[in-house]
Parts: sequence; C-alpha cells; structure tokens
Amino acid sequence: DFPEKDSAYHNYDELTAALRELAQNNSDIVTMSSIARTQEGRDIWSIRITSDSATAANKPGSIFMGGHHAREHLSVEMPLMLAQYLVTQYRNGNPRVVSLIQSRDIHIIPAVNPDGLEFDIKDGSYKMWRKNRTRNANGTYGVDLNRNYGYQWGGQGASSSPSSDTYRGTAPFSEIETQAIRNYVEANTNITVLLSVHSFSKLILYPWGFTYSAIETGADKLVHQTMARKMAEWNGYAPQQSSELYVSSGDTTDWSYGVHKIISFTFELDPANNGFGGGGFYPGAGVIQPVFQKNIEPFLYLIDYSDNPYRAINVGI
Ligand code: 0X9
Ligand code: ZN
Repeated sequence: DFPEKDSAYHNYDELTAALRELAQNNSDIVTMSSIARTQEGRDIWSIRITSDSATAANKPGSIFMGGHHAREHLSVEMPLMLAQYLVTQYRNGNPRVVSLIQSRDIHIIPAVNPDGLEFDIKDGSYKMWRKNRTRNANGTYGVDLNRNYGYQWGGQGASSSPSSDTYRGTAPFSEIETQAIRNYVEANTNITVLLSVHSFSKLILYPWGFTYSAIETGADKLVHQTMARKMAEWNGYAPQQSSELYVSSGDTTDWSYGVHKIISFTFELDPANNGFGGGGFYPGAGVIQPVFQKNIEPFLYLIDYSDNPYRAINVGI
C-alpha cells in the first residue's frame, strides 16, 4: 500500500470503492463499467456521467484518463476527483455543471494501468515503476502503455528492448490496457475531445509526438494550440507540441488524433521539472487538492468545447 504519509492517494481497492460509491449513490447520472480485465485480474473502470443516459450517445462526448504510468499516482487522483466534483456540483445545483451533465457525455477512466499502480506501492515502499506488468518473452516485466498505441507504432523514442522503461511491446495494441482504450473510444463515436493525464513537468501537450512536424491540417493545429494556450491561463502549465518535450511514438494522443481526429491533449501535472528528479513522481499528498483546483477550469473547458472544439478558433462568430 501507499506509505502512511501518502495514504490520501487511492490504491486500487480504494479507487474501486470510491467509484462504486459514486455510481451507487448517483445512479441517475453515473454509470460504472469494466472496460477490460488485466493480466492480474483487475477491472479497468470507466465512469460515465450524463443525465438521461438513454440519449447519451447523441450528446458530445469527452474522455479523461489517468494512470497509464504506474508511478504517476497523482494522475489517477485527478480524473477521480473530476468525477466526484461533477456529481457534487450537480447535486448542489451549480448551473454550469448541471448544464454540462445534461448536454454532454463525459467518460472518465482514472486508472488505465491498475496492475502497475499496485506493483508500484507493493510492500509500502515506492518502486519507481512505469510500465504495466506483462511478462515479456525474455522474462522481464512490462510494456510502456504510452508507446503501445497503434499510430506510427515502432518509430522513434520507443524501445524494442523488453527491459527498457519505454518498451513498445511486441505489436501495436499488444496490451490488454491499450486494447481496452482503443475499443472503448471506438465504441463511443461521439467522443470529440480526449485528455490523457500524466505526471510530471507542468505541461499541456498536443500532437504530434512522433515527429517534430506540426499537424498538417491548419484548423486542427490551431484548435490544439488555441485550446492549450487557453487552458494554460488557468493551470499555469506550458503549452507545447509533444515532440518539443521529446519525440516518442505510440502514445495515446497521436493515435486518438491521428486515427480518429479527436482533439487530444496530454497534461503533465505538477511539479515542474526543475531538480525534483524521480521525486517528482511522488510529490506528496499535500499537492492533491491544489493541483486539482488549478485544473478544474481546464477540465470543464474541455467538456464544454466537446460540442464543437472548432468553436475555440471562431471566437468572433
Ligand atoms: O513519455 C511519456 O509517455 C509522457 N511523459 S511521462 O513522463 N509521463 O512518461 C509524455 C508523452 C508525450 N508524448 C510525446 N512526447 N511523444
Ligand atoms: Zn506518464
């Protein structure tokens, strides 16, 4: 489990319980489902928030994901807190949130990699684990799920070596976890906006990651840039193309934008990358609330603009 000082973070069972409670107490607007079962037998949970779920497929959809990387525990808390916040504010009659839950279809998958998450906190001390827990052919463990998506898979910035922390896997979508996200996104064709939450470095990233070239379609490039800059005004993160951080292939957002033209972002949460080293993955429980607070506006903005992200560049119309 988490070290005592970090017990505010959710381990897998606590996450499951929190999501169950949310779904059971709010069955009019929350649906919880398992989108896959991992190698070690854990469910990957999805929470869908919308009123009148019968018509949900006709509403503009957005998807929020965390926990691709095992040690990035803060990235699990943010989507969980978003789900809890939306429901609480709806119950309190916050007009903005009521309107969003009525008019939008919101998908939240807080922990894409529950096997990795649990391995990282095994025995009460952090393991600095990144990948999932697939047993590779050479006996090593783990595929980097953010190198396993099927767009430009196998290119630069991903390793073919199973022992590497950025191992791409044996094939595009070789992993249960990435297959689950692919199938889920492809089943929910109303999704127009995607956010994959990671940590750390205080960045707002958008495609491409596999190349230094910018998105070819002028409007799509401008939408990503404009939305990233807008969100940066709220959370103070640096907006940039993913490859400016470094070139890497097979990440979530290159696939979701490249294949499905979903407007897609990666957030790298706090802290900034200035001397924390690996400690930046374990910033302590004290950052959970403030980091969520500064990201509420960006999250609501993404949900709002899922009706037509191109609105972001037609501000005068
Ligand atoms: O390397 C990653 O997968 C992400 N950073 S992390 O420290 N959370 O591992 C960044 C992915 C952004 N995409 C590219 N740079 N291609
Ligand atoms: Zn990450």
